[in-house]
Amino acid sequence: MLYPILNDARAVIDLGGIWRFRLDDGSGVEQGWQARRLENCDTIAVPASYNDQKEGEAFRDHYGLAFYQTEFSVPSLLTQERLVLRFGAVTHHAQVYLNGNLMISHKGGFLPFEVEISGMVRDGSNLLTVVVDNRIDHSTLPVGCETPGQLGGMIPADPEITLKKQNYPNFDFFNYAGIVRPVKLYSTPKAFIEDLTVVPSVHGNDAELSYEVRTCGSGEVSLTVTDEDGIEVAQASGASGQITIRNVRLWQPGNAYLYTVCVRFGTDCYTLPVGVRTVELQGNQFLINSRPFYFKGYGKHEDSYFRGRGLDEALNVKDLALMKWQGANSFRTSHYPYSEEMLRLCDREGIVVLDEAPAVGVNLNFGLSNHGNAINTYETIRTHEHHREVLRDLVARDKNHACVVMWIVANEADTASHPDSAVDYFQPLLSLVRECDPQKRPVSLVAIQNDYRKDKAMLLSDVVCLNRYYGWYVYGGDLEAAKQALAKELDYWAQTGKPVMFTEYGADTVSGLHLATPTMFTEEYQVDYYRANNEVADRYPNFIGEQVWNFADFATSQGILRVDGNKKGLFSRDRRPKLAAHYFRQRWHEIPDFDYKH
Ligand code: BDP
Repeated sequence: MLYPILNDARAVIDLGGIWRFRLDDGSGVEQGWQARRLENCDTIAVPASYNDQKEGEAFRDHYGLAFYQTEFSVPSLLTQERLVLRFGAVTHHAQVYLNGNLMISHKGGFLPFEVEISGMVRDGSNLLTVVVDNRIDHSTLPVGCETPGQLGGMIPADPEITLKKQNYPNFDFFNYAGIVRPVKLYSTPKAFIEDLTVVPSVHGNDAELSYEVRTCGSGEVSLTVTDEDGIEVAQASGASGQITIRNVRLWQPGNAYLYTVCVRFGTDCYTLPVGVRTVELQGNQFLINSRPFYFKGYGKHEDSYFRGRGLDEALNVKDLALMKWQGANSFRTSHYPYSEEMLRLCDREGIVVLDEAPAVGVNLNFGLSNHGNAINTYETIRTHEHHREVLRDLVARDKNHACVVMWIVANEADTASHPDSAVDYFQPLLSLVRECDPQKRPVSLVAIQNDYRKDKAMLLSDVVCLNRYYGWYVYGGDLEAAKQALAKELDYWAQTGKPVMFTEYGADTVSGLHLATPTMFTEEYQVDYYRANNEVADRYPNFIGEQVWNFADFATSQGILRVDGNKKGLFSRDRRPKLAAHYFRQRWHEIPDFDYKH
């Protein structure tokens, strides 16, 4: 799905700002709130999660529907155009009403959707209502628990006690909800460019771009490619074909270079920034532009004060600046697809991205010790079809991004308790991504700390992506034991011949808590923890990267394991560096992006 842009053929109008808002009273839809001006309503900012914008548990812990509403008029110069209403993301389920008519329903909170509204808009004011549902369960991604009372490590509830209605996330981040990314009204000519796919390859000094343009209506397709100075370097005509760029400048991690592909079709026009780079696996190495790449970076969250998971472009710019300050080169979009704005920024800044589906919590044994009597997640969960849907949509949205070098199908799924069921569930999903991705990038699962010898599903992954907490959840406070256990595990993975990396490792750390003889939660312990793990991982030539958990502290549900959220950040939630941030700053500036272990 193309990102909406403004040019001589297309207009984009941002509908963000202050909207009317009302939490459902249980019968809002029956009462027809979606079809008339909301009464007794609040103000709310769009885009942003609603939870932290007002005070009170009703807002923060709301369970169910919320109504968003605004009004807009279409400039008369656009009324002859094709008009599309587009949502960057609405978490987790949206029903969009225009003047009381249901235009589209969309399930899944982290990917865009759009609906054509030409012919449906009135002269003058149009009433736009979005009914948002934040409920999560065994059919949604991310997954919610269906048994109440299991929140954050607390003792299960007495069934005779009445509990408040709330979500029970089967994952470790706050279940922020709302219209979290931009809402845009855009126009195209009636005959328009629907999609564009570009696949780069490199041959000596030159690059070849295979392209395919999907159009609607009749007309001729032509393309030009310009470099960063605006000089045309290649051109072509026809809806698909190859273009050669002579003496190509590659998109490199930390040193991005973006060409602009401009497609014309009739009176329509679309421009796409394209980085030319290659990605492939060779033996146990991950090659970018034919050289062994070493991932230095983080798992992140889209998370900030007040906005929750709402798009914040200043914060995105700041985060990438902090990454460069630290000498990092990459991050994973844990645990859901991030905004298109962030991926465009990473293309621009040369930050490498592991692009993850919103599949977290596909593990109904989360927190149990899997000693044979665990339930079979895959017989109970109802995510099978939706998981296919989100993977298809994710690849369709992000296929052209140079920054994206690998797809992550799920985080910490239940892969060891019923290994064959896990393979049956995941094999088709990994194949689907491999099939859908025109650039054929590697595809992986992210493994939970488990009995790895039983984990057959991880062998389906192109890269063994490990979330490991040796020295925290396992052998916490005993870093010598942690080192032994990590080495034992890395020996196991080494004989599979696959590349291996950390997609998570970390220790909760309270900013400002110091001890000369470190214990868990102190800033010194976090540094010692990382030193111990890095010392072991550095010995393995097939160990191709370290992504810490987490870039910054972030909000979670309340629970006995979390004090004001998850504190595993190298930075606090307001982006102040902990001691470990300085440790990694030194380490990562010494580790090259390429050929680290060669
Ligand atoms: C892993 C999860 C991540 C958690 C982290 C932790 O992938 O979402 O936040 O561990 O416990 O289980 O801090």
